[in-house]
Amino acid sequence: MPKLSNKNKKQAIPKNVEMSDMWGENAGTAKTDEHPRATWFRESKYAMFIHWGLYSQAANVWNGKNWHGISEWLMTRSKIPVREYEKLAASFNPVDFDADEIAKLAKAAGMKYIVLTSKHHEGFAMFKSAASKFNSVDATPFKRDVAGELADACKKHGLGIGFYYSQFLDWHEKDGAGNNWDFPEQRDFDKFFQGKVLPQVTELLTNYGPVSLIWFDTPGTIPRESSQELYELVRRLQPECLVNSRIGNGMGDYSSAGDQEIPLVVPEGLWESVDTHNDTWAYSQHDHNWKTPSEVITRLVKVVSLGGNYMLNIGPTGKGLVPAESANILREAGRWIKKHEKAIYGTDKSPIPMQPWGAITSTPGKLYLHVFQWPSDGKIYLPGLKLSKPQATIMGSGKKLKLIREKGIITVEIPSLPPVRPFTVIELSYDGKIKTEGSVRILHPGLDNIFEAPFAETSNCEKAKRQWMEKFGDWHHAEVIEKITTGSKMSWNFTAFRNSLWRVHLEYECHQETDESEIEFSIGETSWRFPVFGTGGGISRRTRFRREMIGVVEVPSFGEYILKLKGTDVKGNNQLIIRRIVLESI
Ligand code: JFZ
Repeated sequence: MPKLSNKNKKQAIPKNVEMSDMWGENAGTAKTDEHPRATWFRESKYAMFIHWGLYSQAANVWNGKNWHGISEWLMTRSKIPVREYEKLAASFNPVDFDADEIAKLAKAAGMKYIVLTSKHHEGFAMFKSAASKFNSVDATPFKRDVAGELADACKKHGLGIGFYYSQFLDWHEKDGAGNNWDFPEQRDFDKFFQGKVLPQVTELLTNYGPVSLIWFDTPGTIPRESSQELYELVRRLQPECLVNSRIGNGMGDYSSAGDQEIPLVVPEGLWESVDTHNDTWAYSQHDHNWKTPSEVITRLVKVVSLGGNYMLNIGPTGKGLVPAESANILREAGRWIKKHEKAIYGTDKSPIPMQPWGAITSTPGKLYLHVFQWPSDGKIYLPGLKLSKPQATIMGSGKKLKLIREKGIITVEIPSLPPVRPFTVIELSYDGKIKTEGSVRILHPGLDNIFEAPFAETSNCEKAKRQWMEKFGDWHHAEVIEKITTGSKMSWNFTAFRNSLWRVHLEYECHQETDESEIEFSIGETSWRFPVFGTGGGISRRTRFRREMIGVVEVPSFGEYILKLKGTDVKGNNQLIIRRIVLESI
């Protein structure tokens, strides 16, 4: 094992690391394509995340109390003493664990690599480690190296293998961060970092063959030089191993978006979105809130249309079994993905933003139109694009579709019902290069048309991101407009094809002090004022958006329009947050 440099003493980590430090904005910054494995990452698109550890045995129950939310945090939430928690290791014997079956499930799902929690915040290593006997080989009756078995299975099935590693939080160690119920005193983080983190990351990158990526997590207040030392260690041991942005301090080869976050605007460089399959990463016996096959497909395609990778999680039980509901959904989604693989793998992001009918992925000379909402008026509009000799077919059947250019906008004429379930993909080929011009937002009759915050022009108010937990650790994200006061303005340009009637919905959060504030809505010559009401909540960490019908508006004819909102009488101070406007076709 290479001698680990004994850097000069680093500052001690505060004993109480605040939640905001732990789950603050992850450190991701834009990454370039320079990394030797950037192309592999970019082309992979879809991956399996596995959260599996001692916490999986507890399944979110401790001493007869049920916990809800992310179950891998049970030790902290229940303040379980280390000596008590270690007993889980003595009973860890997942006889149903079969790495080959999990690799086969990932392949059937259409996933190209697997990332396993090799050591989560609980401090237990799912691999043989000389640095800590608290591991699946030395501390359990199971006596097997889970990481090694999974790495072998991935190699056998042509999948990449990556390891999640919690480099800052470690509730088993007195000098690791996060456990202030057993270890209230000041900790010597560098002793933990040099004595456990660096040696274990070295073991992961030495003992299991080529590792596609190391997925560091929750960097908290890790010293900059520790992130640097860790990054240099990975690059020294396996120069082709990718490192994610949660290594901390703005480092890493690609960005991990916030948990369960699907951004609305294309992030820069290499990036991924990570998602739970229900509302917890690790197995919880209470949580059956699975994302359905069509939801999995929609989230994958949306991320791919923005140029990212989608890593979807499974949480095996304490016995090592993947919950049947989860496995069946992954397989069903995988069957659709398999039929549409050339519209997913190796594609690039869309040349225009998400459309009311769905999302676009692209390869040179082709656009793939993933239709999530099948328009009832028999047309798909492609605004803002100029294509040479475009031709459209239904992916799969090859059935040709008629293309017309209506008022300068490419329009695909589609059958009355979608030929493929849950989603039909239209393959549009064209000569030469795409030219983008004009409005990229067409009011699409027959569909809900959503005007999201990031695409607004604003004055005297600001765009922002909000993230909050529903259940513990069950993160939700919203892109909003905030700091709205009297006089604030926000607007969205759009093109309308013809005369149409719309019900207008506003989605907003309004605190009690701002109750009965007044906003003005306008499109063209039509405008009116309406009140907004307190949306309650009051629990600081939960953001509750209300969707309220604020009126019906007629868009008179073909033309360019501006949808405007203006604060006309806004009470309170930064207590009104607007998320989006929805025009519902009537
Ligand atoms: C972290 C872990 O604490 C959690 O247990 C799970 O492993 C998840 C994948 O990662 O949780 C986070 C970390 C960062 C954010 C949210 C949850 N974030 O930046 O929004």
